[in-house]
Amino acid sequence: MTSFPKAFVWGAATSGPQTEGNFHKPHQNVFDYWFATAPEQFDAGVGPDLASNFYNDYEHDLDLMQQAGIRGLRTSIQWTRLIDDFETASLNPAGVAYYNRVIDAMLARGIEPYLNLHHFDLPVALYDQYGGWESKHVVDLFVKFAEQCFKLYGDRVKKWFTFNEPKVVVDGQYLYGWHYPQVVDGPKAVQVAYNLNLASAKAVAAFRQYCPQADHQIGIILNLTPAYAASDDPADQAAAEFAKLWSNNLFLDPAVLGHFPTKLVDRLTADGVLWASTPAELALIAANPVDVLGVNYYHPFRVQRPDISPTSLQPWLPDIYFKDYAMPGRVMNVDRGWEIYPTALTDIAKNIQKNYHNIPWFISENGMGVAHEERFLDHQGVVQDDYRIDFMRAHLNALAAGIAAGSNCQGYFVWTAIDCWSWNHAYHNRYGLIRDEIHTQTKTLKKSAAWFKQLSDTNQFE
Ligand code: BGP
Repeated sequence: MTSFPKAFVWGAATSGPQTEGNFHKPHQNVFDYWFATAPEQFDAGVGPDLASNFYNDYEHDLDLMQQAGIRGLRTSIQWTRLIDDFETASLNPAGVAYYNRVIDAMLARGIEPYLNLHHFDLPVALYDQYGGWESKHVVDLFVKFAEQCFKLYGDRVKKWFTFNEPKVVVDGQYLYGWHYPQVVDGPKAVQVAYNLNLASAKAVAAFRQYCPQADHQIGIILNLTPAYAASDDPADQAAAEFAKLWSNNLFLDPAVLGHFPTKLVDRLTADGVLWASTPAELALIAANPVDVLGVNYYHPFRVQRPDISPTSLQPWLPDIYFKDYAMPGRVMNVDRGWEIYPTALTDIAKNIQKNYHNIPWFISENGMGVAHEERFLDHQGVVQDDYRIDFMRAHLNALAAGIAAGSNCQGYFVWTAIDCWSWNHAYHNRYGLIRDEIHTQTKTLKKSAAWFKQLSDTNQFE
């Protein structure tokens, strides 16, 4: 039997762009634009224009979530829906009313809203005009948007988050070209990483002003990926050390400790690619740490020494310091191509406890994406997703070990409640506790939903 603390929150995570559909939305974000101009980039079928139709179906969707035992829902407010004019942050009344309705509908069902302000969804106009996150002007426009959110909904919403996985914005949009605008530029990506940290700290500062209530909290959501070295060889160990600094500490340290990791700053300085900062900005980051940390975890990094010598790669890319290691024998989720390694959650818990003053945190995403789940439908039309239950069980056991050792983990939010649209693969991999037949938009509870409900009701599982 594995048990969790009394006040532990059982929730689900999703995002506005992946669920709402673009009904009555005045602007396009970078993914809307990309899908509209290059639909062949995605698994064929439904795009972000329909997604899972949450805009129209939210009452029913929230009913189903309630039936699955979901007590907290992490989703996001879309900048491109709430705001009419980005420069002044004037409001789009239909967007304001929509988020009011959704928040009320969550609260009416005993589902606590955890609202995030940015889930990869930069307005495309701000990329076209300013280069997006390369620009500190965009940082200030984001803060104006954040202020509007706090003013509009801060009375009823107590849990706020500045960014989801800012490291994925750096990697996907500015470094490796997985996501539109597909910029591939190391030094620009370094500046983007800094600007995202600055935007988060400035939004935290605004939150302190608009939401001073003692029971209100603001955090950031980071994809923490422990980097395990391929061997004890010093070259592999050094590769893992850099991967850790670049992938985790780059956002974790400023958000929780208020400063950038010295070793990383020294490295980037020596390479001549350090970001442009001012003493006033660094002081603002130091003065505005988060209250709570959301951790998204899917897979670890296995890392080895790079093949290329650090001096040979111009222009600069972080790949001069480490390379992925395809460890023989690792357990894979073959559909998504990610290693399954639950023990990393115990390591994450210990790291936060030891090095980040045991800050309150929760799992803000963890889940298993599987293709062609119609294979597992029984004659009642229920997906028999025992693999998803096994995945959650293994990860929760690893998490419980961290909690037993004193880690301050306060909740587990599964990715995701209802099958949703995804950035590169559309509807190919399904993560939901609830199935979405996308062409009829019929939604049905999977076997894992009943398991989750039981867990949420009892705080324990066999
Ligand atoms: C995280 C994102 C989510 C979600 C999830 C699953 O990185 O925050 O938005 O998409 O990964 O990944 P994917 O959809 O790529 O399979």
